[in-house]
Amino acid sequence: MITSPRIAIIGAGMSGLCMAMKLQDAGIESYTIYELASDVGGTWRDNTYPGLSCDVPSRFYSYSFQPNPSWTHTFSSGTEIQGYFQRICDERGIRPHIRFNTAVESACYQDGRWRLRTRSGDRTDPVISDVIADVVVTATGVLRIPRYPDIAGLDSFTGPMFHSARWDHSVSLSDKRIGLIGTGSSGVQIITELAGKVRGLTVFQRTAQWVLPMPNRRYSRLIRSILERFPRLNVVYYRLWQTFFERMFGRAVVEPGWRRRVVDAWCRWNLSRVRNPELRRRLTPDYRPMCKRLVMSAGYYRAMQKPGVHLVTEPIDHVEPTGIVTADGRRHELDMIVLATGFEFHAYVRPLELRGENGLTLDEAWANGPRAYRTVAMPGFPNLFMLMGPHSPVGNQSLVLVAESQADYALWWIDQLRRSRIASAAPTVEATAKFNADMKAAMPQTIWVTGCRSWYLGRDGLPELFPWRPERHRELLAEPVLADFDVST
Ligand code: N01
Repeated sequence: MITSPRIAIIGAGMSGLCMAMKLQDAGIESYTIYELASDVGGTWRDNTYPGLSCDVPSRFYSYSFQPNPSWTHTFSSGTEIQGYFQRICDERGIRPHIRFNTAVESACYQDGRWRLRTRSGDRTDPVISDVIADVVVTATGVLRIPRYPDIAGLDSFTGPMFHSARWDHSVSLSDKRIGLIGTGSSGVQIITELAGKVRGLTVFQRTAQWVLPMPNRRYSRLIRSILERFPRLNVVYYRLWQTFFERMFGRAVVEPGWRRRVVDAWCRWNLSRVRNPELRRRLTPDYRPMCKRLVMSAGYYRAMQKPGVHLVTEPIDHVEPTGIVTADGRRHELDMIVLATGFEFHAYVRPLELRGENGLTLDEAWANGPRAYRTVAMPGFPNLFMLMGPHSPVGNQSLVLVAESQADYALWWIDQLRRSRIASAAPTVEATAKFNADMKAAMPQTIWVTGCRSWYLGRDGLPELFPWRPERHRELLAEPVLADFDVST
């Protein structure tokens, strides 16, 4: 029995904070969060680009146990979301548990406990420390490491150039001819915000996107004060959005049927509002809606039709000091380039070096791609739990709720350590293999394999997403199956 297990949480983003609150609510204060940066918030701290918002309604993209009556919009801005996480961190007294500016470089399981090597302080004169933990919870997020495109001559560009997740706010925008590469969720939000406000906006689109025009309504003061006065209404609101998102998109992506036809018709109707037939043709995808992550935007097509916005669909050939040259030989003069080219989705916890029992490394365990038991644990890595691990249900769903289920699951095991003779637990190889085989069998039903290139797909061409309804994920994590675990006492 470990009455006061030492718990190391890696990352103080949405899921790390979720784990911390779950532990606190269970009366466990023996945890430390290691955070690479100097603030909480993860993706909401790193992404600050113009137009940033969440494409899941804010009422639903909140902790179910920590509602926020003050959201100003259906889809609130990134700044507001970041403020929500910062406020919660302070209100719940989590900050003293966080070691900021501290990277966990490796975590090795030895003699029944985890030894973490941390690096903090100055880059030139870092402080390296070893920390012992009974339990490790990785909460490192899914879209963390920016992906830079491999385009010839990119480094030769002389104007400002940065990734959407590393926005340089010292650069003025209104006087610039901006080239924007990438039309995923980030690119679309930036375009919608900047169109008509800058000297020129040239959008380099490799693949057209389906866009669902979800309206972004402002909550009036009256509504906000009612929600503050009657907190139960927040719960009702949350459940309504949850029901809509899970029943509509959560099912449409994993089951053929009428929902796919509804989303399809909705997206096509939206596209039909582009008046210029040639522009409409170039904005028309050649795959089915939701095969890629569905982009939510009520204003994108309007933005693309504004004066000063140019759509380029010719592939990029190379970059020169003052512009981009496309395959047709055309030179696009630019003052600045934004790379909205996505993230290294397949990294998961890496570059953190994980070593489990008998020296098993993460790269060895994941030689055939990232695999986990029910998205949270791995054979050979006892007392290690992953929030947002491989195959977590991330397709147009609230990751907050996903993190809550996974944190509850980790908490269940932590409770076993405190209350029973169990000293460590890791899922068996067989149970993990069965879970992954079941998922593989379910993949052909999903929309993600219907013929498109997306960050959802792993190196084997199969989606690294959860192929069943979101409710199933909660059911799978509701109560651990002891027979699926190797347990030591
Ligand atoms: O990245 P993406 P993102 N030359 O990978 C293009 C979440 N998110 O940052 O489609 C030219 O979707 C690439 O083209 P193609 C959300 O889950 C959430 O936009 O591969 N183009 C694509 O158009 C989202 O799905 C919110 O052909 C190149 C784009 O870059 C995820 O983050 C807000 C290229 C990358 O799109 C990622 O979105 C924003 C090249 N060499 C993001 N390389 C919320 O609201 C890549 N591209 C919560």
